Amino acid sequence: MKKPFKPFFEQRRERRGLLRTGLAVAAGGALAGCDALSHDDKVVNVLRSAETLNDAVHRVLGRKAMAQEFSPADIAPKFRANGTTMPVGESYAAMVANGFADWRLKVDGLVNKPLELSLPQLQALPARTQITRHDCVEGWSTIGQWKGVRLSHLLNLAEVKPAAKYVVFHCLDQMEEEDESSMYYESVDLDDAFHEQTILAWELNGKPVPVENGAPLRARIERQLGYKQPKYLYRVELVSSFSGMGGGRGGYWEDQGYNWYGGI
Ligand SMILES: Nc1nc2c(c(=O)[nH]1)N[C@H]1C(S)=C(S)[C@@H](COP(=O)(O)O)O[C@H]1N2
Ligand SMILES: [Mo]
Repeated sequence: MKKPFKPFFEQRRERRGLLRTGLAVAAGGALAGCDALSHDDKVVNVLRSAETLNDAVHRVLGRKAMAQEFSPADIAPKFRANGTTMPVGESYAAMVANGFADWRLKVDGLVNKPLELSLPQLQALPARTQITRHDCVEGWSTIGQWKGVRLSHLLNLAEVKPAAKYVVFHCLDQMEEEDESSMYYESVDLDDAFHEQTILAWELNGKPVPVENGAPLRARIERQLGYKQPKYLYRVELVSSFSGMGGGRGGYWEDQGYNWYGGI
């Protein structure tokens, strides 16, 4: 990459101004790795109190604000991969082997019209293309071009019921080898779900999303940190609360102590 490395919070300071960033640093900057510190109670508590503040600031400044979009010249030669890079188990390998022909995306839960869509059906819908920067809490960033359907488009087709408050993303990868219940999942509220840049992407840098980056479909929620970008999607569920789901905090990493609101 051309530019010297800067921690993501410094880049953001330049981008959005001091007030917002002072708070974002408190929320994001304290974390050093995707799991290294997540079991440290002190870190987790600092993050939790900063989370409320960061969310409040975003609400005041407007949750509709757009994440920065870049030009083709800014695209990194290789989009770094992190977390799961190949889901374990025969069923995912079989999907890869036949080009995801039998894969389906479900949209269900608190909707009037549940959907079940194949990859070609998704690809026939209106698509958005965006060049954005992915910021992992480990302190690295990568710029890439994503193409996919706006989540709002799918939600409008499915007709979200008034009781729905959150969108939960269910993924095909298991995080702990011995524990079949440790599936990656994530969630956002309806503000982020209906955001203009929130898409379910099947293309990265002009090619099908590689397996290591979440084939066949991964969410891009551009106002949020890396762990809020679920890969290997198969189900989008509308819910009114997270109770009874995983550890009840709305995401795999949230259940380990990360902020639910990973706004940047
Ligand atoms: N299903 C799934 N989604 C995931 C992860 C994962 O392990 N499994 N890791 C998260 C983290 S911490 C990051 S930084 C990004 C990495 O995305 P990339 O592999 O495309 O860089 O995916 C996020 N989404
Ligand atoms: Mo991450």
